[in-house]
Amino acid sequence: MADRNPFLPVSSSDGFNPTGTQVNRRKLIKQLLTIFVGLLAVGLFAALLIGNNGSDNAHVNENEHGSLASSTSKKPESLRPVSRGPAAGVSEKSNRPFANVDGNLPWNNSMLSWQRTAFHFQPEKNWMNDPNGPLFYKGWYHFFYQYNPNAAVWGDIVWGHAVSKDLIHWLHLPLAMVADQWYDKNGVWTGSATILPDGKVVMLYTGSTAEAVQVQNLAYPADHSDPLLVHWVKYHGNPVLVPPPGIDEKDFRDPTTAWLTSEGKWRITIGSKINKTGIALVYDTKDFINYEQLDGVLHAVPGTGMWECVDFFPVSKTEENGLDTSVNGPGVKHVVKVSLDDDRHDYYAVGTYHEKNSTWIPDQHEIDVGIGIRYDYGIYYAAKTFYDQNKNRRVLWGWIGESDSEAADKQKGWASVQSIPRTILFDKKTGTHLVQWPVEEIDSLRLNSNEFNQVTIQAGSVVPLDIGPATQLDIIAKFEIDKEALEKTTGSNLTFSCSTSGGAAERGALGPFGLLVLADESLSEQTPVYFHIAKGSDGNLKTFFCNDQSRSSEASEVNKQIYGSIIPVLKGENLSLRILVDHSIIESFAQGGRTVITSRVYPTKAIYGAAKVFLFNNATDASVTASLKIWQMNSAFIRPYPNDKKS
Ligand code: DQQ
Repeated sequence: MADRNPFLPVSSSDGFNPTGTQVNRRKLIKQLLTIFVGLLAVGLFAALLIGNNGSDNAHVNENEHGSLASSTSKKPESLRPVSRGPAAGVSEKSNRPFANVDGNLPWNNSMLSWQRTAFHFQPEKNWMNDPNGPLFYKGWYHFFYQYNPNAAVWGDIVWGHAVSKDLIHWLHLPLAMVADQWYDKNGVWTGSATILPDGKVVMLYTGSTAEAVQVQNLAYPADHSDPLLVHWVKYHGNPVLVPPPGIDEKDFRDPTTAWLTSEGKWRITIGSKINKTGIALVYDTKDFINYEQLDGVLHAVPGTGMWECVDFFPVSKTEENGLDTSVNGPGVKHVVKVSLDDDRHDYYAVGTYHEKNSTWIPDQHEIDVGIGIRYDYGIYYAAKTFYDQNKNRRVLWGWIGESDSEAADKQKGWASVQSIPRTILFDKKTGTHLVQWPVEEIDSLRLNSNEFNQVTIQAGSVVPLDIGPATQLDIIAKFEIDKEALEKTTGSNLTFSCSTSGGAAERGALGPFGLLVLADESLSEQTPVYFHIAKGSDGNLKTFFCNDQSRSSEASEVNKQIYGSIIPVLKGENLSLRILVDHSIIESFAQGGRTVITSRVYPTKAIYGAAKVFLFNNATDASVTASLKIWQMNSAFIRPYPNDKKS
């Protein structure tokens, strides 16, 4: 007979007792009710906390220099959802507002499969974060990355490894380093490669010890004659550096690529903080085993918190090529980049490196690193450059996380992609910015194209672009706003900022205008990538470059922020855009890459054949003329290295 009382114990120690059973049953039901009511209350409370339709609670405002300063309305730490990372001694590792959301997800398999990218680097499954130790060696580009082999969430971190001939098509290799020593038991964390003058490679990385202390370790290839660098050896005397006095054991991580001093020593910097001041500690070494900590710091900025993944590299003021990390001298500026643990954005500044006292001074203090310009005004973190001696260029990698819920990531079985590698150069025109541009190799994926010349977009209109499939695209566009309207318009809103505006739906005299990508026919889902021009009462123009995710998906548990920044547009420059659309990622570059915005979007309708592209102009006073070329993009080959070929 079927058990009619499935909640009751099958037997009790005091034998069969109908009365007792009834009492127990009532008790149990009462307990269950209490638990249920409790859960409901917690759920409602959590819903209230999460609220705000996915905004991340950090309201951001563009300042004069195109930077975003975080401010206001942060919920007390104790009231926010718990997430992994901080407890392990490292930053937040999920899309926080939805970290613990498990609700009714709208996703079905076909939607989730569509989200996987076609020409961005990602492992076959599971979680990935920071780029590690990129380098070019014996004909191969090597890419290592923070990887969880066990789940689609952060944890159990080891080094994934892949190789490529062209930075586009990748072959997955076995894990390069796993957490098999006491000094990296809690994780093989971020690190950087240095190529020595004899061509050999050394790798410095952070290990989180069994006690979660952050230490620096040395590793090197087991066989330098293997171009694939499949096997790695950890130095038997690791760790080579432990947190120095005055530095918290959980605030000492992510060693940079080393550069040579004029004395012939190697110098590295490591991110840390003292109270709320972000700092970059400096060490000299001759052999990567013994280190001397130098007095002071390379640089410090009060109020910026822990500096993760510091990057330090030279750029040429005059030439169009990249520089090896050790290059210094006339015509060279130095860039410091930090990843701010507190707001999870990458900031850089251009300045001067003083080798003698091992310091770096920003050119403009008001746009110092961490309070000024960002690499990317969307979702982009823990970036790292390397000097590509093959093509004489500096290449930037950046981690692009998910902005959906962790529950959805688990359901799809993977999380995160890497940006298309970007060449990075000093922006000679502004003198303050860098320009980032997808590596030229990406052009090899271009298939057939459509051109649209001098399309007039009247104020308040949308123009469909008939291009066929629209989920893998490379778009180049130029816009010209009606000159007469530009001159006639008087003093529009100069307090404009992308993130606090009403997005692409909010009309101004001179904008917004641009493209709607990943949009369905009815425009119920769309991601506008656009410019907005504001004119002050003094007649001065300010241009903003934004990306509006508020209608990117009908699903509610995804980030719907409006990203963006003010962007310098210099005399004689057209407004120009390049957009790479690759399923759930949109990388957009304005003014030749002076300002970049990356979005992860998760449409439910504008997918597969239903995804379309439109031009739009939501200005009230000006028409806009657009010229575009749109290529369909092929998929990259990203697959395991054929087993028989691995050594
Ligand atoms: N990710 C690594 C750390 C680094 C952080 C751990 C930045 O080394 O500080 O996965 O995302």
